Amino acid sequence: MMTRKLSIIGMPMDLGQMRRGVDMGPSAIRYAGVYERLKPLFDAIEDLGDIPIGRPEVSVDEESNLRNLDLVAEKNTLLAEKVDEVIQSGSFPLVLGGDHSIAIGTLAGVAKHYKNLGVIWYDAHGDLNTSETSPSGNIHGMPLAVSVGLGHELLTDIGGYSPKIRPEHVVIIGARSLDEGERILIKEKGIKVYTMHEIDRMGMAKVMEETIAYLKDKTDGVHLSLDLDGLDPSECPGVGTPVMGGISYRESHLAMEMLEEAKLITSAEFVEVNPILDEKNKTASIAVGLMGSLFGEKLL
Ligand code: 4U7
Ligand code: MN
Ligand code: MN
Ligand code: MN
Repeated sequence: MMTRKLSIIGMPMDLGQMRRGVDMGPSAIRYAGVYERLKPLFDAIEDLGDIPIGRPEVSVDEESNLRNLDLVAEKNTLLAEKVDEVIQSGSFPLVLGGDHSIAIGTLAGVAKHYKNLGVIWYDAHGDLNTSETSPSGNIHGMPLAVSVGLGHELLTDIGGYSPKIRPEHVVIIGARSLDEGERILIKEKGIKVYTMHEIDRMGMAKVMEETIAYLKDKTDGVHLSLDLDGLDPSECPGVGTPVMGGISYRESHLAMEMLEEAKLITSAEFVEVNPILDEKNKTASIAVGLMGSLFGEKLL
């Protein structure tokens, strides 16, 4: 039997958007008991601590209109290196965010280990903006576009290669807020999207069956990028960009259990937990509960 190892990496970065506090996400998730909860599910587990972000001065790049472009690129390069190391050591990387711009670094570190990496993007948003289409200039609305090779070079070229993934290997689940440029891109690139409409119509079980079938044969690894705002804000209030009408806690548990059964996921990140906006660390606790299911916790 292969030994199963897990490495937790904290990425306390809030530079990809404007609401402070998401930099405390990794702490909140640790206080919610991530290590203790996942320890029994692995042969070995380590918490590698946080990628050093410091307290840099924030600014908008005048040419590109991207908020904190240089800093986001620099810090994500550090994350990519750490994730790369973890995979090289034979361990499963679990990244705790941080705003969703950190997916740029995670994927830069992961994708070099796979010929055809799949990605499940569990999110209320598409995160498919570029500096041309972004209504906000916030890089946390761009990481999926960056990873398919679209956006500022400083971001797409992290790790020294681009693109990281192919659009036909992406499945977005939970979308209910898409900008005009994102809609165009989804159609143009043929990205598979299960919006809330499909989740309501088909049920989460069918959505996950289809997602797993879609990715299974054409990928050699699948990264789960889970933005807690994919869930409904009544259950996950601790997020910076909440959108009503989201996925329930129960549906999300089922989704994680089905991914576990399928043995599909090879790396993961849980992002956008903002304890300042949360109620009694509820959102971080839900994140930890979902990780439990994803990694094989069983009731009986
Ligand atoms: B998140 C937005 F305009 N699309 O680009 C944007 F609605 O990582 C929101 O999914 C992005 O939380 C949300 O700023 C990014 C906006
Ligand atoms: Mn997101
Ligand atoms: Mn989102
Ligand atoms: Mn958000």
